[in-house]
This record gives sequence, C-alpha cells and structure tokens, in this order.
Amino acid sequence: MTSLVEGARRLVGRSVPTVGDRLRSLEAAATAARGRLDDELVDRADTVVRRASSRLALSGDHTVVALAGATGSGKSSMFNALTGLELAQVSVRRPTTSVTAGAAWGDDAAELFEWLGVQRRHQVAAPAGDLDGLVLLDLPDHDSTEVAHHLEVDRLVQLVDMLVWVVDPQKYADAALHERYLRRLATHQDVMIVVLNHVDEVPHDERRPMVEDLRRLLKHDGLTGVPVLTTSATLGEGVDELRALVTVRVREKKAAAARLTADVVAVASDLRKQSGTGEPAALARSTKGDLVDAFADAAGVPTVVHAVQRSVARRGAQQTGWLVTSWLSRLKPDPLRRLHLDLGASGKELTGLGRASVPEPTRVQRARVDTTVRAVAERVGADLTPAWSDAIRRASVSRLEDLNDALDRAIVRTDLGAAKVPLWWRLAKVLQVVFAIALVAGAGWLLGLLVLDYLQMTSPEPPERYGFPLPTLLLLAGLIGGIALGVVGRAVNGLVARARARSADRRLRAAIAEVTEDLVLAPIDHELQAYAEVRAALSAALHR
Ligand SMILES: Nc1nc2c(ncn2[C@@H]2O[C@H](COP(=O)(O)OP(=O)(O)OP(=O)(O)O)[C@@H](O)[C@H]2O)c(=O)[nH]1
Ligand SMILES: [Mg+2]
Repeated sequence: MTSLVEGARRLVGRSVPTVGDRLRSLEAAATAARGRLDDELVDRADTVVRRASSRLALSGDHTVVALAGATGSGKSSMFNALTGLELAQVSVRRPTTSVTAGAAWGDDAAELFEWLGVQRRHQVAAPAGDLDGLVLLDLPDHDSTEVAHHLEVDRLVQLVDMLVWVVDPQKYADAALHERYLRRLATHQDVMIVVLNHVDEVPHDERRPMVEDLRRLLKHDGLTGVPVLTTSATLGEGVDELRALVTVRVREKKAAAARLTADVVAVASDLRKQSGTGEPAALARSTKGDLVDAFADAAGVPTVVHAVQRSVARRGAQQTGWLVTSWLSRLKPDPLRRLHLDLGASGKELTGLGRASVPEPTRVQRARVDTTVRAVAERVGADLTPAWSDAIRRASVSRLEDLNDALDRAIVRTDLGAAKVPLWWRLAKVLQVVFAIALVAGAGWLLGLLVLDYLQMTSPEPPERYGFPLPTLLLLAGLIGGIALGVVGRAVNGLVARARARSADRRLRAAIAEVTEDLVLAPIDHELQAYAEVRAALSAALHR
C-alpha cells in the first residue's frame, strides 16, 4: 500500500508541466528579468510568450506542417505527392512558389490560416482519412534572390508546428540552409524531418554516402535525432514513408505543443545561461557593521557624540559646580545647540531649522561610503553572473543621492538622551546654594566683627563650635564644601557624560542602520528577489 502511495507521489512529483505552465513561468521570468538581463533576450522571451499563447488559443486539433527548402528542391512537387492533389504549382522556372499556399483537412482551419497569414488556402472538403487535422503549407524558397521569399520563410518557420526540410542533391550542404536555419533550430529536432529529394537523379551506389554526408552535416548543426528520408517527389519514392511519419504526428496532435515547448526551452535556456544559478552571498553582520560605520562617519556621528558628552558635562557642571564657576560656564554656548541639535524638553526637539548643522560629508568620508557600498554589492553578487552582479551594483548606489538628506534626518530625529536631569544634580544644586549661604553668612558675620573692631566698639564674642568661632566655621564650611562638591561632581559628571555619549552613539547608529537599510540593503534585496523569481521561473519553464 505504502509503495503505491509513494509511487503515485513520485509520479506527481515528476509530472511534466504543460506548455501553458511553461509559458506562464517564462512570462514570469521575463517580467522579473526585464532591465536586468539583456533586453534583446527578454524581448525574445516575450515574443515567444505572445506567439505561443496565441497559437494555444487556436485550434489544437490541427497540426501545421510546412514544406521548406531551397528553390527547385521539390517542395511544391512533394506537396502534391503527399496530398494527391495538384494544388501547388510546379515548374521548371525558378523560383516558382512566391506566395505560401496551404491546404487543410478536417475541421475548418480558417482562423488558423488567418493567424498564419496564409492567403492562398484550400479547405479540402472530401473525407480526410489519415490526413484529418493536417494543415500543409508549401513555402517559397529561402535561397532565391527574392528577399520577400526568405522573409516569408523566416516568419512561418517561427509559427508552424512542424517543419519538413526538403533538400536536393546539389544544395543539401548549402551554408544558407545550415547556418541560417537548421543550426538555430537545434532545439527543435522533435518537430523536424529532413527529406533528401530528387534521389532518383542520384546513382544507387552514391545514395548511401550522400545520406551519410547529410547526416554528418546535421550532426554538426546539433541535429542528431532528426529523421532523414530519401524521396523522389516525381516518382513517388519514399513519399509514403514521409506521409506515414507526418500523419502519425498529426494524429498524436502533440506537434503544436512540442514546438511551443521547444520555443520556450530554447529561450529559457538562453536566459538561464545569462542569469546563472549561483547562490547570492548572505551578508555577515560585520559587513553590515562596516556599512553603518562608513555612513555614521559621513553623518558626523563622532562630532555629535562628542557634543553630547560636552553638553552633558557642561550642564552637570552648571547644576553641581561651585556657584561661581557654574555662573562663568553659562557664558559659553551649549555644544549641541551649536549643531542646531536643540535639547528641547525631551531632548529630541528640533530648533525648527529642520536641518542639523552637522557638516556635509567630506570627500574622504563620501569616498569611504562609496567604497564600502561597492564592497557590499560585490560580496553579495560574487557568485552570480555579470548580469546580476551588475544589477546589484547599480541598485546598491541607486539611492545614494539621497544620502546627505537621509543622514541628516536620521540624526535630527534621534533622541540623543542628553536632556535628562538626574535627581542628584538637583540635590547638589540645593547643597551648593546652602554652602553659598553659609559662605556669605560667615563672611558677612566676620566682616561685621571686623568693622565693629575697627570702630573700637565691643562686640559680643561669637559662639564656638568644634573649637572654631561660628562665623569662621560657616565661611570655611561654605567655601570648602562648595569647592569639594564641585570637584566630586565634576568627576562623577565626567562618567555620566561618557555614558550619555555612548548611549547617544548607540541610538544614532541604530538610526543610521535604518538609513543603510533604506538606501543600500533594501535595493539590493529587491534585485535578489528578482533573481530568485527569475531562477525559480526558469527552472519551472525548463522542468524535464
Ligand atoms: N527528378 C526529379 N525532379 C523533381 C523532383 N521533385 C521535383 N522535381 C522537379 O524539380 C522542379 C522544381 O520542383 P518544384 O516542386 O517546383 O520545386 P520547389 O521546391 O517548389 O521550387 P520553388 O517553388 O522555386 O521554391 C520541377 O521541375 C519538378 O518537376 C524529384 O524528386 N525528382
Ligand atoms: Mg514551389
């Protein structure tokens, strides 16, 4: 039981996609590849999709078989011999057929003829027998001086479901035939037959070597599996065999799908050759870190961080310092305000200028950004084909013109955390006021005693504490206490300022990391998604 289920699953897993499935995959691949892979190649894929879709929408009961070849090879004669009808014009004049003629057996093929652009058409009314479903075309030659002839051949070679190449003993090796047509149709050998006609004009002992020579040439074209027949359209030799081969294909009704599949496979293979199947490299954290470093440098993050440290230290000194030095330090402007990074109420308000005054990146900083971005793009695309590594490189720099504005916005938006006022600052300030009051009171008291003494007036003895007169104690305590608190506060504030600077640095880098994401990593990701889509779609289109 299990083996049956497994067998079924394996069968389903291996199920071959329909032409429609392949076409949808090819279309998806072409859409995602547009602008990334070669335009001409993508156009070709789109053309195949359009052409194949229109063919699929038409009669699937008919198989369009075209007789193609050089002038005089006997295409028209073969048309008549195969059908038993004298519909095609045969003549010793070269070239004879200048307009494609067609005949259809079975259901009405008018729509199909319309799509093929074949005007000279004949719907065979008689019971069709083994020719039921055949649409046979007699093409003009591909090698006469009439340009219109080979253009018509080129056009129909793209459209028909099956090709019978009629060659003759004189011209079967012509470069025009092999280079212009057969070699390019190497992917289509399942829907081709090669016929060496005029074989009655070749002595019996030369026929086999000639066929072998023809096979050798076909092999060189990449056509090893294509059937080769020898015929004489005038004497009827080999005609039955050819008809048998053709009618089998017509009865199977698979030639149209096979031809379209071959078209899809041909262009999808070329796309895959250019697109490749390599894995894009995942970016290490350190590489992303390099990017953030370079951007942070360009954004002047070190300048801002330094300003945060100095600003915090300065405000700390104002709050906790000895009142005299605190007043003096108010005379200098705040370093952050100078960068137009106002502390505001919460520390993240702007000055209203909308733009920080962090200097524009220098050329060296900008060059570092460019080099780092290039290195990132190169790393991601290292194992991809040039088409994709180029696309990734282009995408990586596509948004860099916004760099300065984006960095500025990131800095301006970041809460630098510089405005917080710790509780101990407030306590220290109260203490400094108390020390100052003690100092002033002590000094005033002593001054009063001094004046009274000068005026030779008796003054009451000031009370003593701890062996010191109280005014002296007040003066000394106020002075030493204020200065000592200032010194200790300064040391602690140094640590606070450094911690705040580190935290500002972290927040700024987080904001800058978002900028690298928006400007560089997301565009690269977009290309990688397209690559994944192309790769998956092509593998579906080429599924065996
Ligand atoms: N001996 C011999 N003559 C043939 C054979 N097939 C065609 N012919 C003759 O070759 C000449 C050209 O034949 P067509 O059938 O008109 O050749 P075609 O390939 O249609 O030529 P175009 O229409 O000019 O492209 C005619 O005189 C035919 O009678 C053949 O198998 N043996
Ligand atoms: Mg002809």
